[in-house]
Amino acid sequence: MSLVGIASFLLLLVGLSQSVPPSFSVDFKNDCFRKDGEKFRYISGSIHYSRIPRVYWKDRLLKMYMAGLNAIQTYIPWNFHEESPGRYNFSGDRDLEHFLQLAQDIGLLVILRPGPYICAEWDMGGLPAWLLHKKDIVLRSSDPDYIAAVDSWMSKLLPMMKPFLYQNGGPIITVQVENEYGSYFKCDYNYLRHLTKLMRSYLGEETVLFTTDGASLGFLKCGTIQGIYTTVDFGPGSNVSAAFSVQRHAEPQGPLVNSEYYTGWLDHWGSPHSAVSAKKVAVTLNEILAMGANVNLYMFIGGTNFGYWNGANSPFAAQPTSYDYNAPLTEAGDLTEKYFAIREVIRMYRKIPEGLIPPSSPKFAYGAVKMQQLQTVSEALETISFSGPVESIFPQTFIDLNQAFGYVLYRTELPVDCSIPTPLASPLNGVHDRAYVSVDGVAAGILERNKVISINVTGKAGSQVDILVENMGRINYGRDINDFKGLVTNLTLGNVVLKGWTMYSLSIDQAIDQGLFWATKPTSAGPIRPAALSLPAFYGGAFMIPDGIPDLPQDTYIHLSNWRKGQVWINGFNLGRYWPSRGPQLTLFVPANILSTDTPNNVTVLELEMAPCLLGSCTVEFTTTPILNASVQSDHQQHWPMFGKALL
Ligand code: NDJ
Repeated sequence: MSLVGIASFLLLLVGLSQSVPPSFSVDFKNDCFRKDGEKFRYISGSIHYSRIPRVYWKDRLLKMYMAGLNAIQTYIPWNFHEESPGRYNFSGDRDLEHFLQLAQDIGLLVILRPGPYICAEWDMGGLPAWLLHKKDIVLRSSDPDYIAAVDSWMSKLLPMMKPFLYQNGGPIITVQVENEYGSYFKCDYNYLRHLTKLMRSYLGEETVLFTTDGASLGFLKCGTIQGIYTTVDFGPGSNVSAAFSVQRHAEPQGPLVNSEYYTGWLDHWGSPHSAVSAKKVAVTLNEILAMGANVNLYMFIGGTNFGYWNGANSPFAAQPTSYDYNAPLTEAGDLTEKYFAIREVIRMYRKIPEGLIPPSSPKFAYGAVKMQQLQTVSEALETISFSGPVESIFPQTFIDLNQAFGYVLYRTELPVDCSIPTPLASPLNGVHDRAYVSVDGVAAGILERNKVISINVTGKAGSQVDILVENMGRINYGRDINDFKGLVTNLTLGNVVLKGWTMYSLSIDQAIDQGLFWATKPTSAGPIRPAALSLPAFYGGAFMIPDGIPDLPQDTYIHLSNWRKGQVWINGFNLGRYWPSRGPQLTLFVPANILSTDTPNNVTVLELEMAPCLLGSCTVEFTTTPILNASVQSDHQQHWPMFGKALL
């Protein structure tokens, strides 16, 4: 037999032996999903790879698998991967393909939510801030500039995702289009149609696309689109039948799906920590599963808003660094009572994997670390303002200055003598979000979005006014997501508009990365005057972790008790924001992978208000216990309805 004959014979053999290609679909006749032709119901949990260090992905995914889940759900934050137009980052902690492969290797299917908008208590709901360079852009709409950026991003992302589709041998069984679009004011069907066409063009006609909206007809009105499977979300204590009857309004046939079953809830600085009882979560979960419905538990593990990644709600309320969410797995991946309660419910509906569950990680108390003042922000300007000063008559926003996150220093002069206290104000509430004001190097007060729009200052004509403005995280839900940050409207002194500004974009993370603070000698910390407020300043300290002790370094928590508000880095890693003076979070999770046993661990703190270095001990402490539910200090406590959503 010729070679060709042998080859075609072998191919035939292989072909016959090949099982039917993998498939995942909606079976409208039998009200279910079908996986490889078999009836299939998913029990899924949300995990956001962008909130967990890569080294811990496998541990968390394994714990989710051992809880009895057969799928996970994850968002893809666009701004996490496309830092500026056409500049992509999918490496290290952003290696999405590695995350998807891990899920598949562990035996978990994937429900993918690529947005492009994702909400998620994530900065600007995942949309990149650079979209706002077009000042009047209409986000989440058919706005041609927005669509052009979406098309470009999806042309990069979706070809990467295609091999991971279930029908191509990967774990991805369904893909969500947009996110709760029915809650957004625009109600632009052409936008949803465009996204649908775009996703179909890359992912093929057979991929199951779906939408998710709050379980009310008002949300479905603008959130659903012909040909895309409609799902709903609702939390514990809901009337499950009523919620699914809303879904049935859009999908008279097909599987019942709750795409976000809330296991806890989000927090805001200055509001009490959200908590939902394990029992309440288990009871409603049981009702959902008893109906044969598909469910995704949002969040199964929340993780952390490292760096500047937290979002905010409107009226402005920023979310904290911890995204613990009171989830079944804690921010640090620890097992909770809620984890086992959920596992016992799932056990009633599907076989739970045998074997050991990876244990909660040990935490180590590295103790107190002595800190010293390095430089004030104003002293460090040359070091941290890489792009140098920008001058203009009126203040510019972060976007004008081409800066997405962090801090900008705005400098001007008093136009007149202010021998008596004179109001320095933002009449249009344009301080976005918090401004630390000093006059001639003396702290004068704090302006805060929606809360403090005027303070009194004194000084002479020509006195230097430094205003450090902090971006506390972009609004991620509702109509105010076009969040430019900075001094977005003019400031006045008395009834005079302040003109003649010099602005410094601060590249603090890069400066710390380059060790610039440690290169310069600490300022001669002259007598720090006892005051209610001091100048924003950098503090530094270092600690060694003894080597030779088995399995060190271990996870830990940094507690900045008696510090007031700021940002903290360890070995150049931006851990996030602290605000113990407002709460409810007092400690920040420190993953072991950023610590070293070979070299000193450098701690850098930007304290914006007042360090405890005069009055108390100038230390930070590493402890074994998180504190996320401290009593809050805020006379502006907002009431956020649990699971509540407004049509904004
Ligand atoms: O899809 C949203 C999800 O990304 C739905 N949620 C979740 C809350 O954790 C999360 O943002 C809501 N967000 S309802 C809006 C909250 C308004 C207070």
